[in-house]
Amino acid sequence: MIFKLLHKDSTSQARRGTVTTAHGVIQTPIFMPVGTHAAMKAMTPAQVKETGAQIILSNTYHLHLHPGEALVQKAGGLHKFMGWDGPILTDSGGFQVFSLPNKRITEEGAFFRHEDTGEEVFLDPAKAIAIQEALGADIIMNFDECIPYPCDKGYAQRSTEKTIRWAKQCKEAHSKKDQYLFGIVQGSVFEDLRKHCAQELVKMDFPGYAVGGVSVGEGLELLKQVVGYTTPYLPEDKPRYLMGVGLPEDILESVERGIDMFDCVIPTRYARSATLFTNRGRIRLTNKNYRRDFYPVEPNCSCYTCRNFTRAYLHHLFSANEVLSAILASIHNVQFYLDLMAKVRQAIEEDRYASFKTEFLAGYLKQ
Ligand code: PRF
Ligand code: ZN
Repeated sequence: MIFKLLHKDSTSQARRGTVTTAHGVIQTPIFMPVGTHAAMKAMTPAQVKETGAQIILSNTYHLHLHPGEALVQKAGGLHKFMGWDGPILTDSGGFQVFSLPNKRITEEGAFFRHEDTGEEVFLDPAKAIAIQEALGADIIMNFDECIPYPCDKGYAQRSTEKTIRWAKQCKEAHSKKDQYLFGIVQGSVFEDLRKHCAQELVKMDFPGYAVGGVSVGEGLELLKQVVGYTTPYLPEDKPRYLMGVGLPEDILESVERGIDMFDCVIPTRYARSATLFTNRGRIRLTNKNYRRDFYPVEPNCSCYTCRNFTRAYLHHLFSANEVLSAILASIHNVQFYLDLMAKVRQAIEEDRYASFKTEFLAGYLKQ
């Protein structure tokens, strides 16, 4: 049994559970930091672990191009290659390919150009699964089409039907028993398409389901709607993963609607451009106000950065363009996200998720 539902919050649809993988148990709801190229940017695996990260994400598309799945397999698999012994999830490459400028999508799959050699590369459901099996992550993803926003309904409908056909092909191609293959629900912002896609995937009986195609420019109100009319069609006893989401407010709203897993580059990407998360909102450490600010980034934070350094020091590191600025800022932001998820889990256990969300957002969005 992959998912254990431990408790349902009585004030919302939030769920507290566990996901059990070949490399360990994940407490949900959880945030998964992103290490696209089999590396978290500016953080060692030991530093990632110290923030409380339970599972990290990596990418089929990038690893297929560099260094290639054959090499990773030869190195003993992704866990061994990158020095992370906890659970790993790989995305299928669908999303990354579809955001490329010169791609061609057919019924069979997606053609695109190799970023360095210019050679034509082809990815389809069977190949995306074969690559992910060779990489050896604990959770792997269907090859889908992430529909851009906005999108007319005709295109959304044809694309969603193709994602459903591809889901079947992925399921048939997948054979490794120690990896869980998740289905991905598409359907853009259309309620009937989301429902139809969810129902068709559920018939195929995946061990977990993702909601894809959100956080593509539609805004928080539509994101809430899409999640709200997708989760009711997903089985209660399987994990639900909202792909590529997001900001703290997006995550809290989606947990309230029954999502268990999240991933996003935001904490690490923002950290490298001096934007840090605090309980009172985001701060820009390059701002001159921090030049003589001898408090930690977040006084209540237990991360390595906040225990040892001041805002003034980080301001200095960013001004001097020191590599350490990215490291220390990333540690804090990743810890902030994981601490937020720990508070989310506790609030659910204590049946006070709705008031927790309201109180957190009141402080966080006040600025
Ligand atoms: N599909 C896949 N990966 C994704 C997405 C998707 O729709 C998104 C959408 N936000 C992020 N990552 N395969
Ligand atoms: Zn901190």
